[in-house]
Amino acid sequence: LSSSPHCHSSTGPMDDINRVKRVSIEGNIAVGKSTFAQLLQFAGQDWEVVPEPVGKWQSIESGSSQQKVSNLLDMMYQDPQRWSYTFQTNSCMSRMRTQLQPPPARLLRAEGIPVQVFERSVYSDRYVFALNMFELDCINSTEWAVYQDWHSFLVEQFGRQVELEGIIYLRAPPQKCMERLGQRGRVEEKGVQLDYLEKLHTQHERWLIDKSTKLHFERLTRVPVLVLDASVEFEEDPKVRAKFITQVKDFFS
Ligand code: DGT
Repeated sequence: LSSSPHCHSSTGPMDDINRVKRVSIEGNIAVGKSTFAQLLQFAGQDWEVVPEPVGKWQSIESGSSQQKVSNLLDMMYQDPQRWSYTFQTNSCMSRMRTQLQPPPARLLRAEGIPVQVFERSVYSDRYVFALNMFELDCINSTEWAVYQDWHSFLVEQFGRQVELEGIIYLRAPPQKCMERLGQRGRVEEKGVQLDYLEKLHTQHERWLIDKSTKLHFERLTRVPVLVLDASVEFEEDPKVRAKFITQVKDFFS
């Protein structure tokens, strides 16, 4: 029977793709998601890290000539009431594209458990940032209704393709993130206040720890969350790095 040409192989292309686990790294601004993602990338050949497309938001290109039109990240920080909704349409579209990227062939050939790791997701776009901007009155109730409508529609249409099998929450006190934000000195962020980081921290906590955020997607309420203490300086400390890797490996297996 197994040699029958009509027989479906148990390792066809869809089986291979479905074997890949999709996980997002969540956490406050400057908590160290990119550093952590690089750590993962070097730690396991079966892992692929897809970075947050922040460069694209800093350099919006004209649809026809592909020349730089503006820096939307800067515009959002300069005038959040005017630009937050536009920012969320752009950030969510780019996150959607990222999450829809098929895993590379290397990952499909992996012997262990292949994992695609995203920096943030279409879910933090909505339940951390857009929600926060709405609560701060930077997104008005009409914009919020419109955002939620297209967000739900797209996520439901793409279905399994944008679902996550796990979330890694890098958790640190907002004060710690503020220090790291100051150290990296990204120009657009120079006006960011501790108060804003505290609000974003609260949104992460409500969503991932207290589970009190009202989620539209039932499936999302069941996604396992690994909480890592990112207040420690994991970049410099090999012991902490090794412990993180072990925790992540256990989480994936
Ligand atoms: P990391 O590696 O943890 O230091 O984080 P980064 O620098 O890779 O990324 P992060 O979290 O600082 O985000 C880049 C910038 O974009 C930062 O100023 C926060 C902002 N940002 C990211 N996503 C959103 C969003 O959905 N809405 C708004 N309003 N801002 C966002």
